[in-house]
Amino acid sequence: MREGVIIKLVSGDYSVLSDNEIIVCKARGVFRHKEIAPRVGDRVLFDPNTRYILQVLPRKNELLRPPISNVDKVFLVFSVKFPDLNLHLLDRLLSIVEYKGIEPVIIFTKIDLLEENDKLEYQKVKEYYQKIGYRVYETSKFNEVNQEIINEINGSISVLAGQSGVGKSTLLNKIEPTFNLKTAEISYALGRGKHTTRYVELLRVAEGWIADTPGFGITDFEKMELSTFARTFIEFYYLSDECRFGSKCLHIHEPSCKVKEALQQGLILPSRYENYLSFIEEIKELNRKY
Ligand SMILES: Nc1nc2c(ncn2[C@@H]2O[C@H](COP(=O)(O)OP(=O)(O)OP(=O)(O)O)[C@@H](O)[C@H]2O)c(=O)[nH]1
Ligand SMILES: [Mg+2]
Ligand SMILES: [Zn+2]
Repeated sequence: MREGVIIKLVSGDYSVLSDNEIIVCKARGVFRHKEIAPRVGDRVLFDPNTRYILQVLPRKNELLRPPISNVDKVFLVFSVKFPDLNLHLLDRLLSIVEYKGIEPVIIFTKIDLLEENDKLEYQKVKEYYQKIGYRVYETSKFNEVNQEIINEINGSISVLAGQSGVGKSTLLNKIEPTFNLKTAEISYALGRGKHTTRYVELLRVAEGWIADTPGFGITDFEKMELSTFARTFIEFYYLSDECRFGSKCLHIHEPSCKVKEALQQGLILPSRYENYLSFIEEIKELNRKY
């Protein structure tokens, strides 16, 4: 028996990396009955002779869309233009990724398309996310990929997530032209892409692995306690130390709430708080349904 990591899945063929060798394996029927189909990112035990995967080792975490296990980092890729910067989606993905205990990293793309009028507003947004503790990188048509992005990929399993057309595949092709990933002109009428990427595979970058993801991915909240959700807004959680109700404060109508105080003082990005409120409603609705 040998141990390896699944780096690719194409119609029932699992490419398992083990000791610098890739062995294509099948999964036994038994996995189907147990409802744990092996996925990309799984550490597995396999028989190198029969080439059957025998066991999926415990997962650290799992994403459903894309179906990948043991993810260390999610790069949240957002274009500043075409499609327009969507902070509602950014806050949603940040929250979901925090909830899963995965490290988010933000990449703003298409900086070259930023218009003079929008620069100040963009700068404010970027600095806000940096201030609350996120690492933020930028890419532009005219620049090489920042070496720091490559350093981020090094030594981890990561995933690129973000709307169709924001430039995820373009970014990976710039890092490694031999990937030759398909990219598409975005539809200017719709201001969005066409879901060019359609499969799941971990690609080797530096000493790490990264998956290009088609379109959105990871967009749905799960049923959870509202106080659990509140903790996924990291700067609110940090401030909740000083709320009268502490970590039980949902920062909505509670008295002596430090988050609302900070909001009034202009220390919190208004869109961030609005998005927070709308997610609270969404999760309440989810909790009612099940
Ligand atoms: N101006 C400009 N265009 C860019 C930049 N990055 C990507 N693009 C263009 O944006 C379009 C979409 O890029 P893709 O890389 O296919 O987008 P994607 O995120 O992989 O899209 P899906 O695979 O559909 O999820 C292509 O026409 C790219 O050339 C950039 O920094 N500046
Ligand atoms: Mg793509
Ligand atoms: Zn509060």
